[in-house]
Amino acid sequence: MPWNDKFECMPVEELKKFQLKKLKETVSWVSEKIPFYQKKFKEMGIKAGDIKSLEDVTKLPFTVKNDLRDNYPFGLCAVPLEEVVRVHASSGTTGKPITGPYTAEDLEQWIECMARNLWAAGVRKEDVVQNAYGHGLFTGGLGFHQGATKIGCTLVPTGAGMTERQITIMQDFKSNVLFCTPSYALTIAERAEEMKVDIKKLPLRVGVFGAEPWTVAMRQEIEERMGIKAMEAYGLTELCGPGVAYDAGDQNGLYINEDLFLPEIVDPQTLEPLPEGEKGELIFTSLQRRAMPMIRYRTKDITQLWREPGYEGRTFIRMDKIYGRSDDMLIISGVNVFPSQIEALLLEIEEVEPQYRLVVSKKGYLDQLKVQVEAKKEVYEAGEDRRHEIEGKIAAHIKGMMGIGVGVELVDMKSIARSEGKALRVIDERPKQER
Ligand code: DLL
Repeated sequence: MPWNDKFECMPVEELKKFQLKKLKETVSWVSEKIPFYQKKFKEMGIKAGDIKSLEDVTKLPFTVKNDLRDNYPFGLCAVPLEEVVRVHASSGTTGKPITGPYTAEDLEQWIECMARNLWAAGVRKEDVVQNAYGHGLFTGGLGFHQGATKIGCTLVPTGAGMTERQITIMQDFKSNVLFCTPSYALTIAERAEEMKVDIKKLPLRVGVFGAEPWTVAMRQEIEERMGIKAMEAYGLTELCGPGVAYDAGDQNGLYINEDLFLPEIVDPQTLEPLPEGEKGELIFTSLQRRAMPMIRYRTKDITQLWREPGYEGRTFIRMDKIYGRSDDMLIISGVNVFPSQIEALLLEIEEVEPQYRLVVSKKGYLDQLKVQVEAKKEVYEAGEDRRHEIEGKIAAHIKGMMGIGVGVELVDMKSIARSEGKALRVIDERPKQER
């Protein structure tokens, strides 16, 4: 049974009516309170009263990350600061951070989202949960903290890093749930192997991972290495943080908390709406946020949506695992390539470790891709020839499956920096203006 069957299992027609009511309220709220949206609506000749159906959301303007940066820190805030009870922020890789302010009500809704997420992952009151997401401005740490506290778990806020200590605590406290990024889960698994600790023999049962793209192949790798079920959380600071969408026992797509967020998929180039089942950029309009509502926020995340009867009666629409971000998409020999596709192919090769880096450079007018990856110990022990043989095998596999020629380099063991948070997988060596 889901955490909140009233909403998670609400008949679709009823859910849509509820969404429309909340969409109208949100559009009125932003037109009353936020000068940025007042100006945009005026320019486009839109009034709150124009929203008569859910499809009318497409009449509204998009919001992009730069709008949040331009209005940093509280320019998009609809309430006075004394009504804000929490502010998170995300620094991203470039430019100013963006902020996520919450009213007390927003915070409660976020906690509700996280409780649904963790409950769907099988986390229960009896569990000892180790929270190894970064605690602080990043929404991961506190988001999971509050959700697990709501369920009543025994919570251990280890934070990210100090990997040996994570493993010691896991042994001593008998943690049966782990929260962290998928790449940090791998780092923990690897360090445990080095410490001769067999995680599979520990009580650890479930991980709830997210905050970065990871393939199904990576999920299987983590599940096998740790002897756990690897469940997922998706979200972004702009909307509340983790808990926007989550998978359940069927591990077949992520259910979107549709009573709180209205999703759309658009073509990332033309921005035209795409129907269910087509891949494109994920857009969200928040339906109940008060402090910083978002109208048609462009996530840059690429996925597809579909609706079918869900696990344990869930009715929410599902999104596929994120394929990648539109700004991470590379064009190699005219083929669109997401790092996740390369990840999936690498993990099909038995001799490689799930530690890789993609180096993009420019030769003439063409983008070149070099895949740097670590192999299993036996490969290095077998000598140079074996190393070259595996490099050839990887390049041939990628060529065979994707039709693109890439350089492959088996780099030294443990030479790729291990992640404690979001892994850096793409190194872009192209001149900035040519990216
Ligand atoms: O990463 C929130 C979060 C924390 C989600 C912990 C899950 C777990 P930001 O730092 O604002 O927020 O980054 C948001 O991270 O647009 C995606 O590109 C990526 N992302 C988040 N979750 C997933 C996921 C948090 N499950 C950005 N799969 C998003 C793929 C994800 N990408």
